[in-house]
Amino acid sequence: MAKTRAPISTKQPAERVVLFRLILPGDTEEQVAEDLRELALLTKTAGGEVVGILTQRRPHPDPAYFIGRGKVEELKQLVQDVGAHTVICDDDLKPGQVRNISRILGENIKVLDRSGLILDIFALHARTPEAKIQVQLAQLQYLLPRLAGMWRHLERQYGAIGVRGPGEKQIELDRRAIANQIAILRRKLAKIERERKIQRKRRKNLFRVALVGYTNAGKSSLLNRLTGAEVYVEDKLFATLDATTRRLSDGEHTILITDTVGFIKKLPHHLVESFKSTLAESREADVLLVVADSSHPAVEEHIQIVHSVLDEIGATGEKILVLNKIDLLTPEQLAYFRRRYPDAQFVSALQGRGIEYLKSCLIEMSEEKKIC
Ligand SMILES: Nc1nc2c(ncn2[C@@H]2O[C@H](COP(=O)(O)OP(=O)(O)OP(=O)(O)O)[C@@H](O)[C@H]2O)c(=O)[nH]1
Ligand SMILES: [Mg+2]
Repeated sequence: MAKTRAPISTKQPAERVVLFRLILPGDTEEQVAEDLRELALLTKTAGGEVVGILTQRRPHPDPAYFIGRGKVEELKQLVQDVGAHTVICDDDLKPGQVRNISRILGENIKVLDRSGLILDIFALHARTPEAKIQVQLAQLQYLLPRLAGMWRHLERQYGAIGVRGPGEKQIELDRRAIANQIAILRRKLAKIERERKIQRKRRKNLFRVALVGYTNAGKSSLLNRLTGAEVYVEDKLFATLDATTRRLSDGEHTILITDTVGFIKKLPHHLVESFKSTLAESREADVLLVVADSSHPAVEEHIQIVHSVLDEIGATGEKILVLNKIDLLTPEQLAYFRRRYPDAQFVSALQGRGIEYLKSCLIEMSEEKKIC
């Protein structure tokens, strides 16, 4: 009888991930649940599947292991029970903590933190040369203090999360080589930044609006609605990494609207740094449309986070809150938001509700500023 060969699957099964988080004094139950839900969504975006979650109440993080030493043993047991390849901490881990946890979990288990995961998603979604350079720079800066002993066992670990981008290529590079690489990327970025500056100068006399907001709020959808652009829209985190600028014109006035990278809770500091040239569009805008997903249970926290990142990057333009996705609200919820945010604009980028009014407000503002 002829032997039949088993079909070879080319698709690697999802990387199995266990999430862990500390519950510190002051953390509310909803906050913990929301943070873990968001971390699970980030994990899914990076190609992982969450197969377990572990939390621990503590007055403060353990300096050596972040969670308690005994809890790491519990984590090890859970990882074995559910057959996980990777653990991801909801907070940032110090390089020493990663090493200590790794020592207990064993070499085959990858230990990541929230920043490492976000960087990985950025690496996965970067398309243009500029975005790629920015992400590589942020990744190398993140890796540098974590190098010691890191690469030795990487090849024995499963899956791609957290080791894409420079991790793959530069596995053998030593610290100095990475530092050199960082310098090269910085020079490349400086060159791009000079070109961008010239571009922005040319647009100086036009009224400029930037769409900013939490990731997945609907910024790209709104740009498409306002200007008829066809920017990539997806129900995933960090679909957009590049700044796209389109014109909105009523024949008499011209307004430039820029869509850009979204923000998130605990956005890695290195990313904010290296995305400076992309974020410059927001810094120099006359008006910032702070887009928020009104149907999201954590919308108020999202709005606060966006404002704090805007402060961090020095974006001082006039801010208008745009509550999007109102098609998903009940009439009662909508009424609540209208009372809570009387100066906001209420829109549905999906259905086109509120868009004409928003456009007319922008045109009026451009007229007042007399730079249209
Ligand atoms: N129901 C509803 N869904 C919307 C609305 N606007 C956008 N969406 C959906 O929300 C998801 C995210 O939309 P995007 O426009 O990609 O969001 P973004 O803010 O650009 O996201 P990033 O680029 O990932 O930061 C997509 O699935 C959209 O179809 C809306 O008004 N109503
Ligand atoms: Mg987008």
